[in-house]
Amino acid sequence: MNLDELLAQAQQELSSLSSADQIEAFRIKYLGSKGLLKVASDQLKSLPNDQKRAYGAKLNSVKQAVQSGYDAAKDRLGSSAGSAEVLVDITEPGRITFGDYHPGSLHIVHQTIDALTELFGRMGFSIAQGPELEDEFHNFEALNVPRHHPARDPLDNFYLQRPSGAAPFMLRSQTSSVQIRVLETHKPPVRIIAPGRVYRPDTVDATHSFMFHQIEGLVVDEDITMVDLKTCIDQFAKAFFGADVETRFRPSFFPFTEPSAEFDVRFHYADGSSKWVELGGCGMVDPNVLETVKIDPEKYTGFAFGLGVERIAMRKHGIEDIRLLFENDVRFLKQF
Ligand code: FA5
Repeated sequence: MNLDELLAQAQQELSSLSSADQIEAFRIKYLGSKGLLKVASDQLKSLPNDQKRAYGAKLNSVKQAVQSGYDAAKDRLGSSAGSAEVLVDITEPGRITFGDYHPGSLHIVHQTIDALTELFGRMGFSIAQGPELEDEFHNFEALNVPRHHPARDPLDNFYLQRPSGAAPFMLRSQTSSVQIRVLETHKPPVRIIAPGRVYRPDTVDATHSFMFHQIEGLVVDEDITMVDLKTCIDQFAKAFFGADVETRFRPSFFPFTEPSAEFDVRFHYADGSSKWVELGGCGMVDPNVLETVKIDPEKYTGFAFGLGVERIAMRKHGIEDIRLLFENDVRFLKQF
């Protein structure tokens, strides 16, 4: 078939195309890899040299005419025939196509609080909460810390003066304030933990921050003894850090517990060494505290403890500096 005939035939067929299937059939017949235009191209080789130039030029213009006729027919029918790759299946799940993509996750402190509350939940504790903006009654007075006690020094606390001259509020310095809030509204038996933020103007260093998290624990019921407290702390430590850790109590002082202790956990390392690490304070609820919230200390006893969440997260994951937890460096955070 000569090129003029080929073009005339193609144009005639183009004018009668009326479906995507027909357009695709046209593409294969004329433009496909074994189509008529390919055959016409192959003929070029067998032509005498003096005819090649004219034939090539003619071939190109025929090819362009057929291609643009085909494109126009496709547009006319709004069809995507012949280019399956542009078909879009809108039911396909999305695909991430951009480079440095990291799904978010909970902050390591949050993950630690979740793990601890889940663990204490299994030990029968429910969750209580109190305000971060507290009054002195709940943060100190009701916890047996009287007005001129050194712990109330303005240099050791964040007080917020009120314009009216009324007693100042403060950012709570310990979650022990939630003990009072719970005992004011709940009669024993009480078995709660209270996770939350606390604030102290401590000098920031590798183990101290001015804002950190504690988890308070409080159990008040008949016949609660120090044995219950020790068992609770030991079980928590073994469940959280592993069965091989040991716990110990060291005598200490807190105004709202008597007797009071600090508790340490001993970690064993692969090289055979071990280290005792302080994790929190605890003790038997002082009878004065129970009286303040109108619970009979002759009938009820209780224990309380307070854990530092950052210190626990650091111990669990081998983090040496508390400041890493608050710098929000994604390279650090995305490891957890
Ligand atoms: C208390 O805050 C008591 N309320 C704990 C308590 C509760 C005792 C119930 C008895 C009964 P202490 O000030 O030691 O205790 O703080 C408890 C824990 O918080 C510490 O063991 C430590 O893990 C953590 N902690 C204290 N100060 C900081 C700080 N600046 N930054 C980070 N963690 C801290």
